[in-house]
Amino acid sequence: MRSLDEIVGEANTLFNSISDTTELEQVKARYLGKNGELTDLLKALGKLPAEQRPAMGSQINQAKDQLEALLKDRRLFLQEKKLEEKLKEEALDVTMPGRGHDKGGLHPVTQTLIRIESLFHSIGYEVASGPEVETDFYNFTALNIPENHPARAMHDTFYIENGDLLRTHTSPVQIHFMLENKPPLKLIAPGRVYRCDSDVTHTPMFHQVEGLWIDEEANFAALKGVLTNFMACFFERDDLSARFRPSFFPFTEPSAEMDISCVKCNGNGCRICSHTGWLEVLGCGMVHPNVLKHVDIDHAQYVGFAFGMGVERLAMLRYSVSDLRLFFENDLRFLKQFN
Ligand code: 2NL
Repeated sequence: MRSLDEIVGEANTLFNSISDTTELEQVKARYLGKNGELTDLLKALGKLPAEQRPAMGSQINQAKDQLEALLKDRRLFLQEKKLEEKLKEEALDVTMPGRGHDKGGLHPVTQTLIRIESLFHSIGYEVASGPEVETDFYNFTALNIPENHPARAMHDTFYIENGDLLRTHTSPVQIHFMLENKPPLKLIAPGRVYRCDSDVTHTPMFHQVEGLWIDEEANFAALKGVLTNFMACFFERDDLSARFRPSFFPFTEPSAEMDISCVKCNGNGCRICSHTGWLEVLGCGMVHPNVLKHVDIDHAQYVGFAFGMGVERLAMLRYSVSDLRLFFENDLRFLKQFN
């Protein structure tokens, strides 16, 4: 029979060679389990002469206690090791730099609006705004647009249940302004406008800047001067040429459309200007007497000029953007180029 010291010594080496807690409990059974080596020895006590039993019993129990103590130490050691590894694995380095943030920027249409506003502001124009939901009077009637005019047709205007509508131009802002202020007046009205129209070159919402000057001596020559200077500043071209072609708007008389020499080819002809050398950039004219009547301005004393331009169109020309829809897709690869 092996000596108890031998058994304890062997168990100690065995326990210390085991790194897995479940395996450790299995090995424990080899000594202390139902059929364990020490258990068997205790069972065999009965076969010893009576006088040897107490001494032998206490020795076996001592060995049992020793084994329990060794197991306890090993368990503790393995638990601590496991915890240490877990802590090491899950450690967070709070001193590491955070994830970077992309810098945002103003949308190219917003940048263009700001540029237009600041150029007109610098020559004394007020910047006015108003509601995007309007009444028939402010959007049409006050602007001398007759009941049967095509601009009123359902396919152009977004109507709302009670007969109100989404403004189709920013002219209503100027109607409000003329009703609330006494002339002389000098203002621009930038903002969103809506038309029930959507294809490659039209979006249902776009931006417009309209301008108005009401004075005792506003005239077409002054209008041409203001608009030509504005375009030269906007496109940063000292040598920009302009021409005014007769046109028609219900709210101006006479009316004109303004062309500038192509900003891409300097008037030589290219794809951008359809090989004409000219770009159409805005509509304008002298405010129609019927419009002045609607806002109680005495046409015998006051005259006015007005103009309107599309912001997306000017942004496309200034930044060489070939597709209008890029402004509305919010693709960061596009937008980031304007930061
Ligand atoms: C265009 C043409 C234009 C106006 C807008 C206007 C406003 C009032 C009175 C008279 Cl309150 N006229 N606005 C005048 C001429 C042309 O816009 O092609 N816009 C994109």
